Amino acid sequence: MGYRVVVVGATGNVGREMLNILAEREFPIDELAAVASSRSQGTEIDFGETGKKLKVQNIEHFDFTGWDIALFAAGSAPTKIYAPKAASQGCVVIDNSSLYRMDPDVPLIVPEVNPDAIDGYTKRNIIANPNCSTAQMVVALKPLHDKAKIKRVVVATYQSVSGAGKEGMDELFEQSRAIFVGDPVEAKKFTKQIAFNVIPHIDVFLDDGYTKEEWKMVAETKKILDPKIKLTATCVRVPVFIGHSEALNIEFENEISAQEAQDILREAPGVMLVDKRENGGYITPVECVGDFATFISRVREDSTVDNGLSLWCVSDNLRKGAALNAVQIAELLGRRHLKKG
Ligand code: 11C
Repeated sequence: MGYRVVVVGATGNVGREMLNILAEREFPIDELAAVASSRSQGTEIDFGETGKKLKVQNIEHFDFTGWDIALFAAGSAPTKIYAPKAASQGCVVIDNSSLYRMDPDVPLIVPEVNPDAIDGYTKRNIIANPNCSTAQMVVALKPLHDKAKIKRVVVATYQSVSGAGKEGMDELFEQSRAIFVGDPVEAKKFTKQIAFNVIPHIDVFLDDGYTKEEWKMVAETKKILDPKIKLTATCVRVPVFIGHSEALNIEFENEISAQEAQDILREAPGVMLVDKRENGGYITPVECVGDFATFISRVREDSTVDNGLSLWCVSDNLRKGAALNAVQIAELLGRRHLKKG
C-alpha cells in the first residue's frame, strides 16, 4: 500500500521537479494529484518519465481530506492560505516556502543532517524545507562539525537564476540573446543586467545591510545544525541557469586536516567528493544539473586561522535545494511515522 500524495504548485520549476523525483525514486504512491492556481487548471503535466499525465486541479477547490502528504512549492502567499487548510484536514504539509521555517513548532529538516527533529511535526502537521543555499551547505558542514566542531563560517554564494523561478531563467536567456543581436537589454526580475554580469543582491535588503537571503543562511543553519555556529554570508546571483555554488571558509574548535576532511566527506551521506588538485579536477554547476548529490571540491587548509579549512560546494538548487530534499523528507516521514508503502 502506498500514499496519497498532492503536489501543490505543480506547474512551477520546483513542482515539476518534485514530480520527476517522486517518479525517479519510485516513491510509493497510490494516488497522485497535481494542484496549482486557477490559471493552470485543466492543463496536463508529466509524472516524470513514467508516461503518465496528470490533469492540474484548482487549489481553490481542492479538498485535502484523506490525502497523506502535500508537497507545497507554491510561494508564500498561496501557502499561507492553503497549507494550514491541508494540515487541519489531516494531510501532512512539506513546504518549500520560507513561511514556516523559523516557526518553533515546525521542524526544518535536511534528512542527512537533523532527521530526528522531524518527530515534532505533529504540533502543526507542517514540515519546512530550507532555502536552497542553506540545504547544500549544511550537508557539507554536518560531517565536519561532528568531527571538529565548527566555530565560524564565512560563505560567498554564486546562485543560479533558476532560484528566482522560470522568470529568472527567461530573463537570462532573453538578455543573452539581446546582447548577441544588439537589441536593448531589459532588466525586469533582477535589479541589474544578469547576462555576462554578477549581482550581489538576492531577496530584499534588511536594516543591517545584509539581504534576506544572507539572513536565511545564518538563521536556518542555526536551526538545522547548531545554534552556536557563527556564520556570515554574501549572496550573489550569477548568469548560470541551474546549480548554486558556494565558497566556504570554516573555522573549527578542534584540529582537522584537509586530508581528514576529504576522508570524512568521501563517506558522508548526500556528498560526492570530487577533489583532484589538477586542471578540471573539481565540479562546476553545469555538471551538477539533474544529480542528487552535493558536490565538494577544492578542500584545503587555511593557514591564516587556527583549524581553518576552505572548500567549494555545488549542487542542483532545484533538487537538493528544493524538490529532492522535500521528497527525502516525505520518505523519512513515511519510514518513521506514516508507515505505508
Ligand atoms: C534564490 N534561494 O536562489 C533563492 C530561492 O527562501 O526558498 C529560494 C527562496 C526560498 O533566489
